[in-house]
Amino acid sequence: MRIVHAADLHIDSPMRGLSRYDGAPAATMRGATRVAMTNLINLCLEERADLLLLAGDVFDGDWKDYSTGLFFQGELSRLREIGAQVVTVRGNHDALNVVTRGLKPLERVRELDSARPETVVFDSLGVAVHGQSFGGRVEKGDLAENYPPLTRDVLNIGLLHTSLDGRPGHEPYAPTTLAVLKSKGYDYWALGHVHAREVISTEPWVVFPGNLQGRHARETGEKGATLITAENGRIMSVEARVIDAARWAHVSVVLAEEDNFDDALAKVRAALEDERERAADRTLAVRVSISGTAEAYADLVNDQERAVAEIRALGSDLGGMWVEKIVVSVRPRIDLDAITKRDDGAGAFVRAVRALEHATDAEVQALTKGLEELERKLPAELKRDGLSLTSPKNVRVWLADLERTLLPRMLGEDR
Ligand SMILES: [Mn+2]
Repeated sequence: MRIVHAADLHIDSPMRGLSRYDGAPAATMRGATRVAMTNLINLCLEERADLLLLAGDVFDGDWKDYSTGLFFQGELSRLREIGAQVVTVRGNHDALNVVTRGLKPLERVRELDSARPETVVFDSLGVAVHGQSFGGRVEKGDLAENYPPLTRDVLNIGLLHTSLDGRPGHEPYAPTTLAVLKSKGYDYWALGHVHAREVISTEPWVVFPGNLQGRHARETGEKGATLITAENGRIMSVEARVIDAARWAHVSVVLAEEDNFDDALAKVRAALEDERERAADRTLAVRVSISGTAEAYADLVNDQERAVAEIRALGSDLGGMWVEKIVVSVRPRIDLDAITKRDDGAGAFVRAVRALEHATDAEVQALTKGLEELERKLPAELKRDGLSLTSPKNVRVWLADLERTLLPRMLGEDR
């Protein structure tokens, strides 16, 4: 028997943080969550799966219109050919009171109740699936604790959308512990909610498959589903299957001192080529970071518009690549120690920045006096991304930036 376990499909999720430009593969990136769903059904067909488990957040939120639901059901319908069963639970993103539209479930598709945990037994397969859906977005209670006792003489699977005992970057929903999961005596816990793949335990199996498709720059690398093989009520193998349609990646390039602008572009190209190869024929959204102390400083920093266009052109040339963001933190080749001894404005500036490196957080924060008012007026989405104008940590980064960008101008080295 073969079971496919997936979670966090986030179908029709908008791809966040992609600034548009000519040549960027907008359509394929936008459609990636749907293509990943199609790939999931293809995997079920190829493996002749008996059962597909979806552990919540199938949808990113309320449907804009019925096309999202029609697409989902259209894909599930393809399983008719192999007679596969489907069991789903809802997560925080597609909780009952979040998704207001709905379509009647297809035959062979069971969505588990949100009012209480329930069990579906497939006698012909020898499998029992226990689970409970999220009724609302915020589920603070331990749902697993109340899951039913195991069903004798079959393979027992718990289907659950949970943050477990807490995972960075994930809201603490339906929290529980490995001990509670183990206490149920099930063979496999099919979890969802955490977007990075993680095998929590192998006895019993407790698995976060990760999301099916990366959706923004913090969801990098391979994404996919988990394939479970079982015989006579025992799990024989559990393997990750990579089926994402588009890939997010970060590349870091460190320049050497003598590297000029052309050298920098050559190094970026080599790094992008590596990433292109790793992603096979998938569309890629790549964040490029360039650092080091280098000759290329002036061209990279003073003509940023050209640098960005050149790097985007490299991405286009390699095919299906969206250069999502370019982060340049290159330092100029300047003898700072010599400058601190100078009597002019540049010397005073460097001495002031240096002095602040050793300042306490309170001293650094004192520099931001008067910015609180501005901070209050910031749009909510900027604040959510952690932009604080008064945080000492941010101010330290900005001061370093200031030295890097301002000093060459003060020294007349900008071209
Ligand atoms: Mn979730």
